[in-house]
Amino acid sequence: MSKKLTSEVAISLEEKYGAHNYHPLAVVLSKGKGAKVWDVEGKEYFDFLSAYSAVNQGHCHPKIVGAMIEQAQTLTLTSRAFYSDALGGYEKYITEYFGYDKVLPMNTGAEADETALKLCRRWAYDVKGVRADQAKIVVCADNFHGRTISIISMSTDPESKAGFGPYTPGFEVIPYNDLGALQRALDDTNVAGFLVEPIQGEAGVVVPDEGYLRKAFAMCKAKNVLFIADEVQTGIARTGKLLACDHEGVRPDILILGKALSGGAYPVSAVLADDEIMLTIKPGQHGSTFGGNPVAAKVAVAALEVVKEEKLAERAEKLGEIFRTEMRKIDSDRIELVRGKGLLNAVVIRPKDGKTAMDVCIKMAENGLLAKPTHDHIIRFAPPLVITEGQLMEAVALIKKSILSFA
Ligand code: IF1
Repeated sequence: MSKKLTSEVAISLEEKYGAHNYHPLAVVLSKGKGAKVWDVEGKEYFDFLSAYSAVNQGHCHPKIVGAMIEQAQTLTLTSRAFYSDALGGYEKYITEYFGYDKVLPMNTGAEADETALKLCRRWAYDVKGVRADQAKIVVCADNFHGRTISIISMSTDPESKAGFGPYTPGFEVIPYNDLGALQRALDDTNVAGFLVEPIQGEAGVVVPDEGYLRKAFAMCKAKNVLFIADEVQTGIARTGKLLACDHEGVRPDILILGKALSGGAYPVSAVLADDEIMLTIKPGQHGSTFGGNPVAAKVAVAALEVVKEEKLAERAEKLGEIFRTEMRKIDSDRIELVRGKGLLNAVVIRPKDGKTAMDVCIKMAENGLLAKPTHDHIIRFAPPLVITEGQLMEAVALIKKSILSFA
């Protein structure tokens, strides 16, 4: 009988046998349910990271896990060399759910972003008439769209980008939330698309000015440029609407989804667009082994049904307001500001006495709440959208206690 795994042993195994591409908080999780997770020693935590907004429906949602188990015992993978009895129904469901002609199913967010880049370039050459290999895509400083070579070629974060050159050309970086800069960039007739996060997650939950998305969309339309929304982190009800773009009535030309598209049960991502864009990619020109597999199809349908059945967007809207209000009541000069939309929020921590956001997160973990800093001074707070108001108030008390524990 192998000895019971302790946190210490689990950490040492990862240290010895795993790549060191992360520096996790010293918490070893072994169980999750709803808004809560438990470590190997049985300590209970509120999860306020939700796997970076992949677990919007709550850990191990019974409907999603049930759909996964049922399909996993029937047919897991056919590849796209053949049809399956699960994919078409999923494609119909998700395209009607979001209002697009078609979907291209992938697995991770980065793959979906890469797919969107390829669709945009192909549309540039085949529809807009940009000369071969001249298409440009405008992106924003402080973006985060994934970790592949082409995606980090768009990045302005040395942590993500440095040391991985040479980089993919064809990207133009402008400041986020700056319509003047976008207007000037759009004067280049080779520009085919504008790829943007409706709220910049990794940058620290940076919410643009009211109207930014709507005006940016209008500018793109005036210049025959595709508006491409990366809603991998902001989508699926996280910000209080089904999509963050819905707050401004913007319908992206290309919509990128991932993470909570599966409720965190399985890697599922998707790119949605209308025929003029989507059909520029012909058979055999793009794909992936697992893209659109039967388990992903069933899991995604279940995950999207849960969003509607449990009114997760409405919950996020209401509970987010309460969260920000409560956080702003905390009387501590360590809280510089609180910002966010729905249940995607961040607290900017004023460094003091050498204590940083990470020290606050370590203290919160001791007190039974998990969150992680993004950059040195910002803590993202993003619980599963199924958290109850009572649990939220309990969590606020733990956050308050942790912050006030620093004299
Ligand atoms: C890591 C960050 C968050 C994303 C947006 C695409 C992707 C992501 C808006 C790619 C992924 C994850 C990746 C994960 C940590 C996390 C993250 F800190 F990296 F930046 F959430 F902010 N578009 N974000 O947020 O999706 O390929 O990962 O499925 O790489 O450490 P993916």
